[in-house]
Amino acid sequence: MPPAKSLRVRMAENGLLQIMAAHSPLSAILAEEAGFDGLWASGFELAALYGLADMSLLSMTQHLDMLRAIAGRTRLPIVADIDTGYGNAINVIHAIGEYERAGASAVVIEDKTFPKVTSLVAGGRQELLRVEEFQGKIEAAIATRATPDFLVIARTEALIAGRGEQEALDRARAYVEAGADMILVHSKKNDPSEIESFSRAWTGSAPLVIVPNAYPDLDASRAKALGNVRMMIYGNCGIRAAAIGMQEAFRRVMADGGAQNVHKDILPVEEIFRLQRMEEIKAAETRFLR
Ligand code: SPV
Ligand code: MG
Repeated sequence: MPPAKSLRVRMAENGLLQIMAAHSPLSAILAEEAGFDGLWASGFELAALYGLADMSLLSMTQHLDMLRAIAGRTRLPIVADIDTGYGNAINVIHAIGEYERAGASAVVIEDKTFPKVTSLVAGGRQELLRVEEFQGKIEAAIATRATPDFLVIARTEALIAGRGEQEALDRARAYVEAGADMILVHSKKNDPSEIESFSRAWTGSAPLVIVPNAYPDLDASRAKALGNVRMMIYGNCGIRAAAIGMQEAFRRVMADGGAQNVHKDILPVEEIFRLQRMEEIKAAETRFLR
């Protein structure tokens, strides 16, 4: 089944999709083994992987290269975080073709101006696009996609920008009018109140996507109870988990003057071999190397 179709089928079957952030093929493989329904090709995680802020500094080519590498090593559908769409509606037309061909099943486009400022940073400058201009970008994405299974998800940053619930609802409605399949609503409050209130007030036809990074108390059962949330994205979990693992191990190696202690607490190299599918390579060697 094509990946975009499989994302729609999974959503119909499971009700609420659990999507884990991936910043590399290895993190994608680990998410697949853990049982997630799909992957989030996160802009934040890839920027952090490069040691950069999530401020439109990476190119579309860099993001696409990683997405292709991820798509090559897992069967999970990929939801691509394309930030503001790399420019105006014309840039969006180009991006949709590229992301669809690269193997994405869905894109999320956010209603901020380019270059964007990362959403969760305290005191971040958050500028929103005019509603009509963002509608044009959504319409361009819908008109461009090669298959109607490819999801176009409109993300409103109205709550992030401090514009309040009414503006978030108005924008979400306008984006559905423009053809968006789903609405992602984000918040940087450290409790789920804004998102739960938005969800209760939302009467639009499109289901909601949430990214409970700042408000992890909004877990899957609580999200399901809201009734209109169909996708949960764990947006920065992968890079934070990886970074703490390395941070602790590296500090211990320096403190201990060697890896003699840390060695037993990090993944055995045999487990890395398994993730690299060394068995398949050995079998191919036996079969083909003469
Ligand atoms: C990302 O993971 O890139 C996101 C989520 O867009 S957040 O960083 O919380 O804005
Ligand atoms: Mg992002």
